[in-house]
Amino acid sequence: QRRLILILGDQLTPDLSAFDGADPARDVVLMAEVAAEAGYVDHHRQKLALVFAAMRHFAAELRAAGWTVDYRALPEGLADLATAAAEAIARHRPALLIATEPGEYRLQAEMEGWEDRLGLPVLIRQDRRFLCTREDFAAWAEGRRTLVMEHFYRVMRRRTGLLMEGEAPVGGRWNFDAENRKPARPSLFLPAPLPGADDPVTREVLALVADRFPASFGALTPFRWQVTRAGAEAARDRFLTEALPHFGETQDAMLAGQPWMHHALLSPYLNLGLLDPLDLCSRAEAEWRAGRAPLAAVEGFIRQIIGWREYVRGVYWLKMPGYAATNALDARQPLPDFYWTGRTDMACLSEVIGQTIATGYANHIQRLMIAGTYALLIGADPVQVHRWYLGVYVDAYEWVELPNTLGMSQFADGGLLATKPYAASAAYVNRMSDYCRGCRFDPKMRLGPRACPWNALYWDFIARHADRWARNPRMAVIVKAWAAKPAEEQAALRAAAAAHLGALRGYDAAAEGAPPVP
Ligand code: FAD
Ligand code: DLZ
Repeated sequence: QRRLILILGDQLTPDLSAFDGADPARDVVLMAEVAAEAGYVDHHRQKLALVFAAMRHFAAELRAAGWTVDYRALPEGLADLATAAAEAIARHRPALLIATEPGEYRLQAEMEGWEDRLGLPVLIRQDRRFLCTREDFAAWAEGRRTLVMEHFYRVMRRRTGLLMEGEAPVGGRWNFDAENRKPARPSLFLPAPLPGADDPVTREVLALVADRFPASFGALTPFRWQVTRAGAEAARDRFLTEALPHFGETQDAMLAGQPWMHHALLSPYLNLGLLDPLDLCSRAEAEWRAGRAPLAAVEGFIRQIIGWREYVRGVYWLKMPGYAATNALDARQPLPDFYWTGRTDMACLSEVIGQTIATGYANHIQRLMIAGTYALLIGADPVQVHRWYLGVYVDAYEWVELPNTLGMSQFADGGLLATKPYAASAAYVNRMSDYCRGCRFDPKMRLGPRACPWNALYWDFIARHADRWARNPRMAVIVKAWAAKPAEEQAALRAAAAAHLGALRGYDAAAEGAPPVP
C-alpha cells in the first residue's frame, strides 16, 4: 500500500524517521513551499532563500536516489501544508501519510487534526536527529524546581560518551570556561567564512524571493549561506580547522565589523538537518584528540550542542504552549522601531542590528547581551521580542528561539532557565567589545547628555524589580548597591531612564527619518 511521506523544510535528512520502511518503488515523497510557512513570521529574506534553495537541492538528491518527489514550488500558490497534503493525496491515493514530528508546536497542533481533515491515517514519528527525546527530557526534569543546564549537560556527556574517560570527564573537569571567554583585540586575526552558495537553483530562488518578498526584513544579497549537504560539510570542515582552536577564548568577545569571529556559523545547517549534531561533536572531539584544538575550546563547543541545544528543545516541549505567553517581569514596552532599521546612536545596537539586517546572523553574545539585554532593560514586551528573534535570524525555529529569548534573554519565565537576568550596564559592553569606541555616548558616564543610556536603564531595571532581585542570591548584592546610592542619584538615574523610554516612544511614533534615539 502506497505511503505519502511528508518532508518539512527543516527535515532535509536522508535517514529521517519518516523514511523508515519506505520503498522508493512504491511510495511518494511530498515537499511543498507554502504561503503559511513562509509567512507565519516576517522571516529574514536570506532565511527564505536558504530554506527554499536547500529544499529544492534535497528534492533533487532524493530523485537522484530513486525517489518519486512531488515538489510544490511557491509560485503554485499553495496556502499551507494541509492543502499540499490534500492535493497530493488526491493525486497519489496513498493509504497512509507519514511524517516526522515538526519542530514547532504551532505545526504539531495543526498536524494533530490532519487525520480528520484529510480522511486518512497520519503517522507522526519521533525526530531522532535530536539526542534527547522529549520524553527523556521530561523524565530528567521531573521533580526539579529549576532546570540547571549544567546538570543536564553531564547526563548528555555520559550518554554520548563525548569527552569521557569511563565515567569521568576528560581533563578532570566538566567545564573549562574559566579558560575561555576573554575580550578580543581589534587587531585579532580572524578566518573568513566560505562564500555563500552560487548555483542555478540558488540564483532562481534568490530571484523568487526578491520578487515575492520585496518588503520583508533583511538584505537578500550578498547571500552568505550553503544550501546543500556538501556545502554544509565544507562549512563544517572550515570551522573545525580554522576557527575551533580559538572558539573558546573569543566566544564572548565582540568587534565592530566582525560578525563571524571564531563562531561555527553552523546553526542554520544543524537546524535544517544538513549536519548531524552528534557527528559534528565527534569531529570536534577528534580535533582535540589529534592535538589540533585545545580542550577548553572543544569542550565549550560540544557543550553548546549536546548541552544548550538539546536543553532548550527539551524546555520548549516540556513547557509549551503556556511558555510562549509567560511575562514574569510584566514587561510592556513596544520593541523600538530601530530593531528593524538599525538606526540608533547607540553604536552597539546599531552594529548588531545592522549586521543582522545584512547577514541574518548574530553570534550568541550579540543576541544575548546586546539586542537581548537592551530589550530586557527597557522592559520590552517579550512577545514582540520573541517575534523579532524568530524572524530576523536564518537559524530561527521556535523550538530553539523561544526558550533562548523568553527564558535566557528576557527572564520572562521568572528564572526557570536562567538563575539571574542577563542585565548589564555599559561597562560590560565596553569590556567585551570595541563598540563603545565608535559611539557618541560615554560608557563610563551615568548622567548627562553624553552618558550611555544603558547605565541609567540598568539601574532603573534593578530598581523596578528590587523586591524580586532581593530574594535572588545572585542579585541581592546589586540591590544592596542600589539601596546604598544617595536618594538624589537614584532619582536622577530613574529620571534619565524615564526620559530615554519617553524618547523611544516618541521615536516610535515618528515618521521615517525622525531623529535617532536616545
Ligand atoms: P556557535 O556559537 O559557534 O555555537 C555552536 C553551536 O551550538 C551552534 O551552531 C548552535 O547549534 C549551538 N548553540 C550555541 N548556543 C546555543 C543556545 N543557546 N541554544 C541552542 N543552541 C545553541 N540558536 C538557533 O539555532 N536558532 C535560534 O533561533 C536562536 N535564537 C536565539 C535567540 C536568543 C535571544 C539567544 C540569546 C540565542 C539564540 N540562539 C539560537 C542560540 C545561539 O545564539 C545560536 O545558536 C548561535 O549564535 C548560532 O551561531 P553559531 O553556529 O556560530 O554558534
Ligand atoms: C521555515 C520554513 C519556510 C520559510 N518555508 C517552508 C515551506 O514552505 N515548507 C516547509 O515544509 N517548511 C518551511 N519552513 C520550515 C517550517 O516552517 C518548519 O518545518 C516548521 O516551522 C517546524 O519546525
